[in-house]
Amino acid sequence: MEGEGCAVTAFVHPLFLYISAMEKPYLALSPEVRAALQAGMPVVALESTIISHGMPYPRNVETALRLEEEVRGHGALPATIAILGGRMKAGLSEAEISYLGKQGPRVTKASRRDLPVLLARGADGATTVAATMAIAQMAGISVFATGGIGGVHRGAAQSMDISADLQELARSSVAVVCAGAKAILGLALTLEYLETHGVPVLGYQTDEFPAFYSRSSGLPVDYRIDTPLEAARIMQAKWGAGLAGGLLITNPVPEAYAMPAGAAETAIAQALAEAERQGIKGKAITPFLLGRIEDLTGGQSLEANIQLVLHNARLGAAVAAAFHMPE
Ligand code: PSU
Ligand code: MN
Repeated sequence: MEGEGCAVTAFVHPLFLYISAMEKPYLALSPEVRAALQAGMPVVALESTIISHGMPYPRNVETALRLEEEVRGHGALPATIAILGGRMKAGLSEAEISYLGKQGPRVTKASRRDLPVLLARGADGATTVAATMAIAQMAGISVFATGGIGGVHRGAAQSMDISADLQELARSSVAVVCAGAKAILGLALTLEYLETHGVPVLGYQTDEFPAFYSRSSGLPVDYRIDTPLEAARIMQAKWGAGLAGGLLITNPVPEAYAMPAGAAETAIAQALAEAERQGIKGKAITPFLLGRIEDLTGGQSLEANIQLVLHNARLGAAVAAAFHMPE
């Protein structure tokens, strides 16, 4: 098919040539993040939908700032990612993080498909796992820590609701540290989808895929790893061998903050039934379920959520540090 490629280049629009000649015009790295990446220092990406849609104000802002401190305290530089004024930003100021937290769900929840429209309009957006991974890859950041990823929704056979996070894991070469996925999703289906798309699922000091609020799901991970260095070696091998795409490093919620599986499941069942009754669909469903579960579990889930994200930020920093360590 190479001959056909030549024919195509003859018709490339001049605007495209102009844009590709410039240095990623829609991407804006903070000076600190830019310097760290240029120097080959470890950087950990953090998402912003978790700030706007994942937690209530002001705990969301407090948590986002604490996450940055945890990353710094464990040997890496944090780069919180969001769309602000039509630019993909990596490395936000405290004022920018507060702004996203105060806006909450009023700011657009931005997945990959939303990016071109927000950039063209000079708008703001809080990036999901999918969009954060895409931007991290453009910036050259290899590790990203978050709470939970999106996945295949229960009933996806009918609704076709599969988070774009999973496709992004298949395409962007970034390691994502998370506490698994919430049981609002079909966890077995989510693992099947990841397998189909060639995404390695690693369990950090666990043999089981963690279920966000609880440490176990009854489902095995593909491989257990016990140290950040093992994770770093697998990342180096994957990308070194030319196998593009992401990896999932799953880190169970600390024992002290795990919720009894039954308590979470009752709240999840009720939240799912309410969503169904109210006809909530598309990008609104995940934030709706997260919010309802939090109300129904009386704040216990929020505490677990905060603690597991902090835990993931520490592991993300350690993995990034190991990844950047000279041989
Ligand atoms: N799951 C959580 N907390 C979150 C999210 C998912 O436990 O905050 C957010 C993340 O930003 C994730 C997004 O990328 O929801 C997935 O949304 P959707 O299912 O619409 O793809
Ligand atoms: Mn969806």
